[in-house]
Amino acid sequence: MGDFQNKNILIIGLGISGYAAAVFLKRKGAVVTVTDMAEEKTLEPFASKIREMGISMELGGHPGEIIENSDMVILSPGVPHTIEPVQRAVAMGIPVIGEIELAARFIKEPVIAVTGTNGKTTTTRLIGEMLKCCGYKVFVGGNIGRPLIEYMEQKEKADYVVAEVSSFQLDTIDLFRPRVGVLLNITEDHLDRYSDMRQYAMAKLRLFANQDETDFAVLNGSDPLTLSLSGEIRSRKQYFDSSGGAGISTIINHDTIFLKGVTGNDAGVIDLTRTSLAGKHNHENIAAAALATLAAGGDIAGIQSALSDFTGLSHRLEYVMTVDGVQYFDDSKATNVDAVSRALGAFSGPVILIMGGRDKGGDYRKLEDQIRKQTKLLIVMGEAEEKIVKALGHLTRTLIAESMEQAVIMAREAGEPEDTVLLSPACSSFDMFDSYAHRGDVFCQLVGRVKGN
Ligand code: UMA
Repeated sequence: MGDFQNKNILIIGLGISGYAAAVFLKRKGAVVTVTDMAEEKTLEPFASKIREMGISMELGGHPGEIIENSDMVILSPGVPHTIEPVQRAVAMGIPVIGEIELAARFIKEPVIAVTGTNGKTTTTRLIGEMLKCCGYKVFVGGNIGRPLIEYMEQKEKADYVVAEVSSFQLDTIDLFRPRVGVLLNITEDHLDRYSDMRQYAMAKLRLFANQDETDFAVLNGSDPLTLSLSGEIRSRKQYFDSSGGAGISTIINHDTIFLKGVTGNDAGVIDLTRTSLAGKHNHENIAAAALATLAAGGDIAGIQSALSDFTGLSHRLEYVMTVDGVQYFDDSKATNVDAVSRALGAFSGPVILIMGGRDKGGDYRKLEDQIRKQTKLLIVMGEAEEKIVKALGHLTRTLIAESMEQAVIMAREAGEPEDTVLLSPACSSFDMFDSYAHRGDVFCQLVGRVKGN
């Protein structure tokens, strides 16, 4: 299972996860080949480092025959399973796993894993901080931007490994078994990759596939799709929601979360007035993180202390600055429709909304109500422009921007005191930017520039 000595391993995709897997496997004595459809110059600094390590590379495409002689394929999460070498590997019976599965085969410490359409990063970070405040050593990684396999490279061992896992990563697990699995919510996303919502939801449910009754599942008690599919889960279920109904482990009120607890001896109350994380969705994230922390042996005092110190994340409904009475918020991480709805829900005054990017198959019409009632101007950009305008353009004044710069200028011109300018794209960034973070950084720089004018 974990013996890679002299094994021929093909890694597809030389991004963060492919690079980390290549370094690790080379050290384990594997004969590694890396392939990426991009040209070498766009893959720096990874390509140079891989070359220096004497690992062979096939760049600028994936030759079909590259799969011959491979004992295993490590597939990067962003690479579609429909490409030829993957199809060929599957047909030839060659195992295809992801970097999370690779890490799981080596990590001995208990793993707490978080998935869901929205709130994953906040909840993963929260669990990490809560466990630290409860006196545990933690490693936090996964989809959050730090490959899980990097844990194996560090000398100091953690008590818990906390992992954010995406549905793409769950598609390529086999034995991965978190001690505590957290599923926050399932709403429309990635429908450019999954055939329908059920297929996407089933990918998320894989988080619990290898668990047994000694493990924990932390679930959203008010998410209908989760509830309808959770019958298969064998581990101990802990539900969070606002109702406090039978079997519910937390009751989320306006400014408190009452925890019924996991063991029966750990009931308590979390004071939400001592956190900067606002909004119903954040309170759900906190409740989920608290349940996961309790399941791992943490206590209410540690949970509360972590919460009081926790500040929001970059590009997640992040306040940028106020220019002439208009507040600017960067929510570049909102890459699906539900995330935009949550962001709009955080404001009561008029919003100038900047949307668009690469379409992910979501239904923008779900924002109809909020666009009609709350959005005084909709600025649309990127590849999804036509689809967004068709779905929402008739509901409010709508402008098309050719660039982020133009979008910010349009927002600046339309903004009046008490308005909010919100970048919340509902799309991925890859049509115009390297990542959501890059998109958010550009937005913030441009806002800084208009302030100076
Ligand atoms: N590539 C190919 N062939 C293809 C398609 C892509 O070779 O057919 C290559 C690209 O040219 C590129 C490489 O694959 O060089 C990129 O691989 P990747 O997209 O899997 O990205 P990584 O850099 O390895 O980052 C991945 C996650 N990215 C995705 O799932 C898209 C990161 O999540 C994660 O932090 C990282 O592994 C470490 O675990 C990012 C993300 O956007 C934040 N996640 C999605 C989300 O949160 O919605 C799922």
